[in-house]
Amino acid sequence: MNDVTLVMGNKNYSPWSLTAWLTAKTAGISFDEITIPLRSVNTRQEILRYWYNGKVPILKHGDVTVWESLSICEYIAEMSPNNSIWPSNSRHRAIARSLSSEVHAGFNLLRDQMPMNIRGKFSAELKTPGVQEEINRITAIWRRCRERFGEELQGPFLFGSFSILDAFFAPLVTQFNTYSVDVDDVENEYIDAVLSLSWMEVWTKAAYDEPMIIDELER
Ligand SMILES: N[C@@H](CCC(=O)N[C@@H](CS)C(=O)NCC(=O)O)C(=O)O
Repeated sequence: MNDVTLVMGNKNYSPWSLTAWLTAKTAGISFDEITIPLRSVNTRQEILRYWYNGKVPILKHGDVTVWESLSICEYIAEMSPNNSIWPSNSRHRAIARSLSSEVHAGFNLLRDQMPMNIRGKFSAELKTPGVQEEINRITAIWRRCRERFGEELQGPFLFGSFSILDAFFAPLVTQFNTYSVDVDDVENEYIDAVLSLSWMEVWTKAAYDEPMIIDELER
């Protein structure tokens, strides 16, 4: 048994759980997992057993409880041995933090109309102008980071090596994949880099193996 526990939702459907889990795994933290099936009659009551906010992920570390995925990732960054899951350069770190906050707070139309469903394969026909604007902002961030930092810092991720920013984009990457969002080569290379991360493959396999199905998220 570990002294860290991550309380999460279904691997197929829970974007914020993926972000926290991927950050913890990449940081080399050992932790136990508790999965609470989302959108069931008992979901809220089950989550409230761990914290009063009624949302997952929740991280428990001894007598410390951390909630909200961005705070959880920051906490993990402090726990990790060499704190290498933010870019090492402070200027880069400031940009990566700003972008992570933007992702954490935003893209709500896309989240609503193209919800995470790793096993699913749907068309992006639900796109409204607002969703397209969010897609454009996401791809602009990916392109700009890859052009400015990717090559200079070496590595296939937004700041070269994997960072918390990539963990925030990981669910959106799966959503682009599920809904076959049309993107150019630079963005496709980034999508491939995220999806072929070994921890991402572990999560994806678990999402496929998971028996729970949320009908309202299946089109
Ligand atoms: N802002 C929160 C959002 C967490 C959130 O919305 N989690 C969803 C699952 S991905 C949830 O717990 N939903 C509760 C429910 O479906 O009842 C964070 O970043 O952690």
